[in-house]
Amino acid sequence: MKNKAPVLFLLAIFITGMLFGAAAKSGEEIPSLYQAYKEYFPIGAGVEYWDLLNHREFIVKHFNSITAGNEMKFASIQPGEGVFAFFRADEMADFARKHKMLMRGHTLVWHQQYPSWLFADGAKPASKELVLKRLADHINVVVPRYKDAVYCWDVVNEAVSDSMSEFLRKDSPWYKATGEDYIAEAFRLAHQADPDAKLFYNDYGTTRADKREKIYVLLEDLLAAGVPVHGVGMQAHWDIVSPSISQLETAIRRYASLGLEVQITELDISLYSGNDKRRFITDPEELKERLEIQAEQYRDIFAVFREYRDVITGVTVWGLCDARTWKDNHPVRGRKDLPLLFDLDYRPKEAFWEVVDFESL
Ligand code: HAH
Repeated sequence: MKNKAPVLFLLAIFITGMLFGAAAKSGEEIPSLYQAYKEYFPIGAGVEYWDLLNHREFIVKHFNSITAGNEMKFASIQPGEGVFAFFRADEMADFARKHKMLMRGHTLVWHQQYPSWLFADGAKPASKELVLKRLADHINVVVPRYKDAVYCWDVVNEAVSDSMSEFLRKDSPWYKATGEDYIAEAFRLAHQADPDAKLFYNDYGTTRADKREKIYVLLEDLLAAGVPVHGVGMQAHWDIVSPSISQLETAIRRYASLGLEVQITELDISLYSGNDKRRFITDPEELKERLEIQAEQYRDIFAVFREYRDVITGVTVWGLCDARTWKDNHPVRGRKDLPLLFDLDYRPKEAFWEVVDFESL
């Protein structure tokens, strides 16, 4: 069968253009997203190198924080042992410095996008000592390099398992090599490398009761052991039906009860609920309805973020606009999603207006 993805993509552009073209406003009439939130918390975006080459002005207008979408991950930065490829990450950090934006570092330890040499010792798996030595070498090079640009790091990403019968992900190469020790070690090393950096544990599924409690226990144990952890990153890859407002509030309160900061680190709201594996919706009525529900969901969750401004120290959306988003390939490969605040042409969606129109303090 022929691949229909390009046709569906064009149809998506056409339909959303029809729906929102009429509401388009000129540049000056569009408020800056981050300025609308200046009394609350910084507003960030997950940015790709490509975005930086092509959409600098848009980024500067709407965001006062950035996170590198991929460019600071282990495989990007240290593709070969002792071989560092800094240029993309360096340009991003320079951009943040130049425009006096905050920058979040993402991410030092993750079970994906790592280089294959990291866990190998010739033909054998690398020993625990060797893996922890390589972790130390990596952190001691990367963290000091971006010390004056990056104010907080996602030190460990997604260590907790999704399975009800497992605590930490045992199939992670980090776990296989070191057991659970890599987590505390990474935080200690990052703290030594930059004592001023705020150090975060970052994960998805943070509002789901079972995973929330595991993350809580992990953080409680780390804090009890004196490990320098300062915050929880709630990735917030959500959708138009979940989480509920009460699940969201419960999670924020639960993490805050440990005395930790909370940041929303990778926000997007899919048009599809987690188990909806259909192709792109082509019925204009249905699409319109879903975009309306999405706008309401954005409105309601930002109202919660504002309410918890004492605890929430940053909100980052995972991408600039619907033209390019990781959700186009996740969880359904090639299915166009429209999960962000700006449309395919970088124009505000209804969701954007719901987020910026509120009674301020
Ligand atoms: C996030 N994982 C990662 O933190 C980020 O680095 C990446 O660019 C995109 C999403 C979310 C995730 C996943 O990778 C696999 C399954 C569920 C969620």
